Amino acid sequence: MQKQLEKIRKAVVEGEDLEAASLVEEALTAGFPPLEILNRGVVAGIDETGKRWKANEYFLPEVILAADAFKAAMGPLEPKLKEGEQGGKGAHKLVIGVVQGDMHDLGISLVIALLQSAGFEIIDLGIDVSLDSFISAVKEHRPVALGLGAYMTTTMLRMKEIIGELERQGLRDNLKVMVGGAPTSQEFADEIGADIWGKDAIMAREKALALIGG
Ligand code: B12
Repeated sequence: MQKQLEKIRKAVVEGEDLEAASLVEEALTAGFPPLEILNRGVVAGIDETGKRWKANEYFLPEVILAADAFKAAMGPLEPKLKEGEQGGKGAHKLVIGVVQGDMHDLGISLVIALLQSAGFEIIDLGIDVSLDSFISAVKEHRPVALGLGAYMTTTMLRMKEIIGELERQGLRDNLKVMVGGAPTSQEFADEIGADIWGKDAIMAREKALALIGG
């Protein structure tokens, strides 16, 4: 199994999208657990890419290729991660999006897949979402929680503005705010008045479930 996961990791790092997707399919057919494939193959690949970028071994074009391979690998994996999805009537709604100015969407796509697998009904606002769009979505959908993703030190402060605006408009009382993304931390979440911080998608799912008593 280790060998196959290593091949997946390598295909992501090298930006081989078709290969990454077919290796994931093979691993699923062989009965490997989807979460193992995700963490030790696909996510390990993009983590390695980030390290190479930081060390100036990789430049933007290579990172874009690796991100495409990540997405391709998620193709066969996502339906498996979502299995067990309850959906339908009594599902708890969760509005989620990436803050304005931020286009990173790999992390949030994992969080969404795992929250869906836990039975949440996700209203996905996508990337580069303005403060106004978050506020109107909360007014329209009345979710149990709002999830905010930010992946750069330059965009993470948007989260504080959104929480402030929710408070000003009296929308904060019955709404929990979850935040996440690589530059965020528990301290940061406390500082901006968020209720939940998720280090990764698994922690995001656990904490969201605890919220609704699941
Ligand atoms: C892939 C990548 C890209 C890809 C994005 C492709 C895509 N479709 O998303 C591309 C190449 C397009 C890109 C572009 C840029 N990037 Co970039 N990128 C990365 C990289 C290497 C990986 C990010 C990633 O996807 N990680 C994998 C996922 C799975 O992890 P994650 O995002 O952390 O998500 C997990 C948790 O954080 C958590 N989580 C995530 N969201 C949420 C939400 C909630 C609610 C919760 C509870 C939890 C949670 O769960 C997730 C899964 O476990 C990082 C380096 C890094 N180490 O983060 C740089 C990085 C984020 N990028 C950076 C930069 C500078 C840029 C650019 C400005 C580069 C440029 N000069 O153009 C642009 C910005 C574009 C923009 N405006 O957003 C910097 C940011 C520096 C900073 N200021 O903080 C980083 C840190 C690289 C670096 N070391 O310099 N990038």
